[in-house]
Amino acid sequence: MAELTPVERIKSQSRGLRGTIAESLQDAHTGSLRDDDQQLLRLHGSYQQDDRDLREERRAQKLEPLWRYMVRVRLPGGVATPTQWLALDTIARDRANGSLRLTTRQTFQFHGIGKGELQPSMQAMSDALMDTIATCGDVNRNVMASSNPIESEAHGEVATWARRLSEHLLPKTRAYYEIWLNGEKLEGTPEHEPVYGASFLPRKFKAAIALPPSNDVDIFTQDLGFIAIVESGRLVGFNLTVGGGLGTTHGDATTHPRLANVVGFLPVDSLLAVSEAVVTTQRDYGDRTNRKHARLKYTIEDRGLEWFVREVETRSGLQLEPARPYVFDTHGDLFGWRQAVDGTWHRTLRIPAGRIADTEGRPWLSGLRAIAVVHTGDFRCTANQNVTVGHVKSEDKASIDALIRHYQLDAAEGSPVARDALACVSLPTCPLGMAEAERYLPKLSADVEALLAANDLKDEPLGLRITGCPNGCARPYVAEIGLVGKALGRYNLHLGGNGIGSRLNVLYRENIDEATFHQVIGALFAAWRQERTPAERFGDFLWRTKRLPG
Ligand code: SRM
Ligand code: SF4
Repeated sequence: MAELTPVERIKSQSRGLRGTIAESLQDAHTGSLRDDDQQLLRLHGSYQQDDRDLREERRAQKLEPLWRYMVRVRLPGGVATPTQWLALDTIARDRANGSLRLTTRQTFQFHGIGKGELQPSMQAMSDALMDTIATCGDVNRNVMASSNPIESEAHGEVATWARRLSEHLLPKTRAYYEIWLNGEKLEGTPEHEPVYGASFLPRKFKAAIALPPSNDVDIFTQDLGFIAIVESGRLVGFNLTVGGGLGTTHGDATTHPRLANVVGFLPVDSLLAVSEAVVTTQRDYGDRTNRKHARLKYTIEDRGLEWFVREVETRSGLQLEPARPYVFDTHGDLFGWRQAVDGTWHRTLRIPAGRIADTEGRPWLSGLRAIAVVHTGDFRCTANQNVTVGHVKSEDKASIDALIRHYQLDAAEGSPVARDALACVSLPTCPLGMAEAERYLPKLSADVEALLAANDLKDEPLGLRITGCPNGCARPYVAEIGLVGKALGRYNLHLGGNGIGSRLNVLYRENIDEATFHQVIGALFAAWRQERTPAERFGDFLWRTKRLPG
């Protein structure tokens, strides 16, 4: 029998994720944690990293790498109160690198937190009723939900279900409270984990709820998904989706992105039981011997979708009904002021690559802080790395609008391509980045904008996403144009996603540089302009005119 991966031993021997993190934190000789504790730290919502821009300099000076920590907040459905925003803003300025980073899973990350600042940061979050539990590691991650509450009252319900699902799938260990919040130390055996067991899941696990017509959460890329079905204005249940996932490894043909299958319909109050059945099936059958083959998508492919659905039905005691009709019309965000059914207003702000900082001409961290001071509604992080100032009363709209303009928070709402583009973090903090992503996004989207303009296509919607490696953190494999980092300045070019996130793109050119990218895309845009049918999107055009392999 194949051996379990080393991470399995670390988890199962960790005494409920405690390991020796508390001791590691006390070691003043290094900014690092012990190796095993670095793995466990992930399940507490943090990764040990170093600033890759400084690596060579530190090595030359014979210093250890500048160890710093990325910390990820748990924020089901992406909703934060103004008080929570202010707490996060303070941590960003006092304990991290002066920025807040909105992620593609509707939450916040801090970068650049020193080891000694970890506990105070967690405590400050706790004071504002937030935590970072299970936002990383082999557990269910931050649960996403469609963010813009305009279409129907079901939005509120969907957000509530995201919170309930997140709570239901939280580990039961009190380790987080002990280590970070000075909770009482456990004596004896660790807490029982009814859903996860002592070894937790074989791999990360992601869940989301989509509310048609918006597929902003990219439901087909999630391990577990629920498509809300609203009939006569009422949320009646969900279509269940299983087995999405995007991570791949360059040159390893056994890894591939996969879209989730829609497998049936369930009534609203079965959501938790069905979720638990999906999670425990993956817990028991996921591959614990090879982390590259451990995601739910491979469990389903190895054992068959029918087997998987039967197992979930048996475990949940529920017979799924046939899936109900639904229609998606976008996987992007809705910008501009929008009025919700309850009469309140919502304004989504475009934040390229989700980075909120004070920079030349864009004092956005200060601007959002100023809004948080007076705002009585909420903030909603979107799955597209933007933020919505939500539930603004009609009488407050003008003053919020004035702050948006004063702090130039509307400065990035340019052409559709620039507005919708996504980029993962990559360099300098991500240890896995092979090429630039976030830092290259401004130039990349300006270049693509120029190529579109040269072909009279500048106002056309076009999904552009870039990542620094094939792990797919900005979901590039469902973009019309996806760039996936191979080496500095080199990317694989994937083409052919659609505007609603329901089609994988395909590899079109490998390992190309910027000049080749411009040449290839410029020629395809020229053909698109000449040969397109009315309003035909780029990805659809490429498939119809058989320009893509496969
Ligand atoms: Fe991711 C690993 C950043 C969403 C697939 N991801 C990482 C790490 C933690 C690198 C590491 O393992 O050391 C990155 C930290 C970079 C940094 O410095 O902050 C990282 N992932 C991100 C974020 C911040 C990207 C962003 O620009 O917003 C997103 C945080 C989401 C959150 O709030 O939880 C992020 N990652 C995603 C997504 C998109 C999604 O979940 O909707 C994916 C593709 C979907 C999927 O999981 O299949 C994704 N990240 C990965 C993978 C590949 C997993 C796989 O199955 O192979 C890795 C590497 C791994 O797990 O081994 C990874
Ligand atoms: Fe890092 Fe790769 Fe994810 Fe980008 S896609 S954040 S480079 S792991």
